[in-house]
Amino acid sequence: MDLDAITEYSALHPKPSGLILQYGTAGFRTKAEHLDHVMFRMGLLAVLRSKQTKSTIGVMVTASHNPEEDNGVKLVDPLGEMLAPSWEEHATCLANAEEQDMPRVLMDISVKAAVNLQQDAFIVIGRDTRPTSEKLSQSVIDGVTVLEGQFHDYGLVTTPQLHYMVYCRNTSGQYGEATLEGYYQKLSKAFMELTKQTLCSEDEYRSLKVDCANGIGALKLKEMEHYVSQGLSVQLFNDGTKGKLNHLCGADFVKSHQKPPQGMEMKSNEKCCSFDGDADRIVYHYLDVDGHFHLIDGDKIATLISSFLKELLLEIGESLNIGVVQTAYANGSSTRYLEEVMKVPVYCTKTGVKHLHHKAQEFDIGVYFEANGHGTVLFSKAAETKIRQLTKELEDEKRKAAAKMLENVIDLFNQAAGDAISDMLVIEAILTLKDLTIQQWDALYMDLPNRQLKVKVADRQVISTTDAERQVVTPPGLQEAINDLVKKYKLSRAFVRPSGTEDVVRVYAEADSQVSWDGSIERICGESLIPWVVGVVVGEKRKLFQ
Ligand code: NG1
Ligand code: ZN
Repeated sequence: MDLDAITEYSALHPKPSGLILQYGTAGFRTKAEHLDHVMFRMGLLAVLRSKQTKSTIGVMVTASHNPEEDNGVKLVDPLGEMLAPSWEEHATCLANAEEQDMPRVLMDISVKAAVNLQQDAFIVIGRDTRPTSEKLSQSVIDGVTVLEGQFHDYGLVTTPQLHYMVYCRNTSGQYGEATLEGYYQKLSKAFMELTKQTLCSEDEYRSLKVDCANGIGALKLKEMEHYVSQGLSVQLFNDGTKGKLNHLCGADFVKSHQKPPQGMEMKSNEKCCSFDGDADRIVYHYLDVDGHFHLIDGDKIATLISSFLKELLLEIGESLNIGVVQTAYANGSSTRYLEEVMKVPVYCTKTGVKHLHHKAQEFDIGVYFEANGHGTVLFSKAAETKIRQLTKELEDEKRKAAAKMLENVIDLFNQAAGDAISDMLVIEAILTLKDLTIQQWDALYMDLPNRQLKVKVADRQVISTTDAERQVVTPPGLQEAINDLVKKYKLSRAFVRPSGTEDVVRVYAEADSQVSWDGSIERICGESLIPWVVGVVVGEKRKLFQ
């Protein structure tokens, strides 16, 4: 390691003194102007991680659904997963080291993690469409180069596309070809195979309006459109030619405000969906004939997908196990429907896809979705091999056709990460195959009315939680207060947790619609919990529960 060169180059990417950042749920995220040194250092760290794992590592420059002025960076591990937790700590130490200490911290990490510095390193880099992303990704490249890592810059790609590239490169092309063309070919082939025998060809089923959040999803969908145009006709809105990234549009806006995106013409009963800024989340929505807005979030997506998969397994006659993984934000109705009607086991993990992904790996088929629309389906190696074998061995035509369908579903999902484009194609294929309208899908169950609010506090870490974030541990008394409050309302549930990506505390509540729900939710969130949280954190310990 040439420490002099590192010191010299690092001076070109100086750390603002006193700035402390943490590698959170989705890497580092903050105002773009504070991130240059972080990018350079993540280039360095990616090289160490690549040497240690003897694999290609990914670096994605994006702040997903955050405002355009923000930016962020995350590292992608060898099989397309999120960075291992011990390396998140290394990332935090390296990013926060003062200028003069940085080379020593880098050395310490390589000793602690037993990195063989003689090993070659290869890094792939991607970025979203933010105005600051190009320059910041150049800083990543500077870091990679000074440690003599090799790299390939994919330029503008969606986050899941970069995860896909990493996965392909580390499985010698078995997962697919590590190019955009390879990605489009793989997905479109599976989609066209799946939908080719569908009976219905009416436009209502085949057309979809997509709100691209003025982000990278628009560019990539435009590139992909012609590969699938025979099976699906997409109309793009918020494609970045006018509006601002994630501003009043996109999956996060639609989900958290429970409103249609601006910049999209929606006629009643038209099937619409929204991507987030880096196209790893998707939610569906429509306006009914009375002009009421209906949101179909990640929970309903998971329900549609798992019921389809369960039917296919029944048809094939194989007893592979399916598990659905959610977080505390999953609507209570979805959990009840999955467990009681569909009879599939449901598990709850902490927020953040790495937790869901990890849990989903325990099943033959693990379906995981966050309510915000981030998710995918994982097939164990054994399940995948079995299904591919059945497509060849089965003689019964119906069973064989179902196995082939499942094989195409495997290929259509991006198993490295939640992917708006891939999920959209899976959903469209299922709706067409099942001859379902968006209204019929929506009617599977009724969401419990819910609210999610953010509270700005001095130190969000004052709140700690347990039981997959459903129970507060500190400050003392808060959980008891929540318990007292929710027992007043039917089917109600509320929890409070510090965000892993923003400097806020999130408050969530849901309750049955029978008891003047609007009032009750507002009472839980607005009048009671939020003042409590704020009160505790500013040290007033005001209790507003009577
Ligand atoms: P935080 O800020 O920790 O709540 C948010 C989302 C997560 C996940 C991450 C990463 C909610 C409530 N939280 O995390 O689900 O997607 O961002 O992007 O939607
Ligand atoms: Zn995202």
